[in-house]
Amino acid sequence: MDIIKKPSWHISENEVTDEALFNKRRDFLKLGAASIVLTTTVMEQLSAVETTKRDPLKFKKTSFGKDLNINDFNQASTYNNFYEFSLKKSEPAKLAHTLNPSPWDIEIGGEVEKPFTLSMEEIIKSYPLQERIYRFRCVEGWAMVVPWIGFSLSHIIKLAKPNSKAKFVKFTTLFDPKQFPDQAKGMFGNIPYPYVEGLRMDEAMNDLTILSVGMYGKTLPKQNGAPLRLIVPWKYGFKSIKSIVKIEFVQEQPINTWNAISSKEYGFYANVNPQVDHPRWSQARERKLGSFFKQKTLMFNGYEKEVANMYKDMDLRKFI
Ligand SMILES: Nc1nc2c(c(=O)[nH]1)N[C@H]1C(S)=C(S)[C@@H](COP(=O)(O)O)O[C@H]1N2
Ligand SMILES: [Mo]
Repeated sequence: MDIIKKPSWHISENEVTDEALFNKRRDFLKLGAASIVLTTTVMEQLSAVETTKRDPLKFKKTSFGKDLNINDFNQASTYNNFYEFSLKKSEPAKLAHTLNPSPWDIEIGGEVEKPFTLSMEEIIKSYPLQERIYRFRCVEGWAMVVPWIGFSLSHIIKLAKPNSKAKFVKFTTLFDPKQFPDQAKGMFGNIPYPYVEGLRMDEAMNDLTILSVGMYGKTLPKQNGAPLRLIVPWKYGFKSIKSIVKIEFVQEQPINTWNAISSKEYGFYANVNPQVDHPRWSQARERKLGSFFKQKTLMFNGYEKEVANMYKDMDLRKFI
């Protein structure tokens, strides 16, 4: 019997004071009419607040998202969901200095030929990095477009040689209360750490699914999940787990953190779907950071052509 009412951590974007938007508008006002003639790139540099030192990366541009309007670095790095630091969107950028992303090792195991460990140096050396400009849609109703840098997760899967029992891939964030203040305080009560996510094998093999090591030309800011995070652009943002230390191949569907917190509100699949509302708010529309008006949310976040086939026999109202 569930007599203790659990607090609902995720809240709709309508209910929050949008500090990123507020600051952006203030910057814009300060710049005045002159800003109208500035290119997006200049705007990005003007508003860039680098709260962590980032290293430049060598990468190839791709055609992914070349027609999308990119959000600026300041928006993507100061409006974050990273509960290990704080529930407040503006806090991870200020608190993330306690995270030390180097050295960093990733354990790869489970149903594989032989478990092994990869260091971040090895990863960056081994895989040709690409820039992928993707739409990103949080379950709360805000969205952005980010130029991620990374490589297809399928490279790691091929290297790991999963056996026939491997049906899912499970990802785990670092557990270290010294680096992640909320893991020590447990202030937010029933968030079970470490944060865990999972994908079905075909989703993990899809070319759109990347492990990201950077954004906006350089390594990831700590608040965005340095040094390595998952990006699954057709799913709600909570699937894109940050600061990964373990990748396991498993037989059973992993219990992902948000599903464990509230299974009626957050499923395993979490495919972006404007027709299936969250129990507490509509998912039909979204606010892109920096935009005043809302825009329509696209089926599978605009990646229907690439991913719809994987779900053709599933009732997407049931498999949320
Ligand atoms: N370990 C971990 N990963 C996480 C989260 C988190 O709290 N902890 N938040 C998720 C949610 S809800 C979203 S929307 C995205 C936010 O990524 P961003 O801050 O880079 O925009 O990260 C996801 N990955
Ligand atoms: Mo989110």
